[in-house]
Amino acid sequence: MARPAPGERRRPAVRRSAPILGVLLAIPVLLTACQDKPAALDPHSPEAERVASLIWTFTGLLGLIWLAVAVVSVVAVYRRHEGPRDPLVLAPAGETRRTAVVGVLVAATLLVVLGLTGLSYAAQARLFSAPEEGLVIKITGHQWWWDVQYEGDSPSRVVRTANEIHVPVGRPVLLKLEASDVIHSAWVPSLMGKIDLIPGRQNVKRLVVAKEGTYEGRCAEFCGLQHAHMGMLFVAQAPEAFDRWLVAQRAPAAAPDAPDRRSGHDAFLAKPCVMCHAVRGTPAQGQLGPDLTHLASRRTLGAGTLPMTRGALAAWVSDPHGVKPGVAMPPTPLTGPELDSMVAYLESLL
Ligand code: HEC
Ligand SMILES: [Cu+2]
Repeated sequence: MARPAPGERRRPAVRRSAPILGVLLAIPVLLTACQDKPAALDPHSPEAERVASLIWTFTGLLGLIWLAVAVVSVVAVYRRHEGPRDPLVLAPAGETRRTAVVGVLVAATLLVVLGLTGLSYAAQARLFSAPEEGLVIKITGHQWWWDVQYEGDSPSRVVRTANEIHVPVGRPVLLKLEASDVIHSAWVPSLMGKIDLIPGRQNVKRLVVAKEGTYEGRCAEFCGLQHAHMGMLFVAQAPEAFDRWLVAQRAPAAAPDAPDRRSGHDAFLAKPCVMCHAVRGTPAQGQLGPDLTHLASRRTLGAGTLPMTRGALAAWVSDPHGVKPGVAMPPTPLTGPELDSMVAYLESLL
């Protein structure tokens, strides 16, 4: 670099780097302005806590390193060299010092990388350690909904439902995850990290939910057109409330107790609905779609696409593709009264 002629002022490098520094400093300020905590940082199970503490350790340590590098860069930009210096002339003492500093920093980088790798490996090993016994729930991913089965000691005690997964607080739960068509991934940020559902393979995940509440989850692996409408809801209940729920779910569907429900029930059984849907206690035994035995006890429809209301049910049954384009449920032509009574029947499936 040419030495500035006497009287000429050197252009300060600082001015050019100022906008970059401004942006870098703005990032943390903007982040702290976020109102809602991302659910992954609001853990409610030991599994999610482990993931969250890993996130904080990584962010903290790497943030510190980032800060140190930023400070050194700023100092380097502002620092003036003392006296005239020809860059082609090497000062041996300075060179050895610099080599030592660079060497130490390279070693420190290696240590940090190895340390963090070890930490994440240890957390992973604990997350996937041999699962103990617990309540077994089999979840099968389909395009674009979740089939949920509570295993029982006999087939009549198996409970089948969809998209809404009830679990008892404080009791270990064993999730067995499979897929029927393509790869899906279950992610409930407050409860557990992502776990893949793979056709032809069973993945297992242990979970203990620490606090009552509802926790939203979704499919985290792009699986086709309605991937974004493949939500799941975990409902964590006190153990007694959960047991009551399980007993209620085990019961067959209530017989229709009013004329419109009765004609809805008859229409349902006469239409192609029965090829895909099961309503236990009736001849409907289809397996391709969600079990509807206790449909109306669920909070949402179509894997979180709509709330469970009368209007939403009517919209779904009359025009499933209008609600969830591409959905694996064909539209069934129904007359107005047929639709009305069928919705009345579905609504009674509590
Ligand atoms: C070819 C198979 C098929 C037929 C026939 C069919 N469905 Fe479906 N149905 C499905 C599938 C698959 C889903 C899940 C769709 C999704 O959420 O992506 C579904 C979802 C539903 C749901 C929402 C369930 C939930 O828990 O979210 C209702 C209610 C429903 N169907 C009612 C009916 C009725 C009533 C009929 C007859 C008029 C019918 N279905 C005919 C396959 C079918
Ligand atoms: Cu999916």
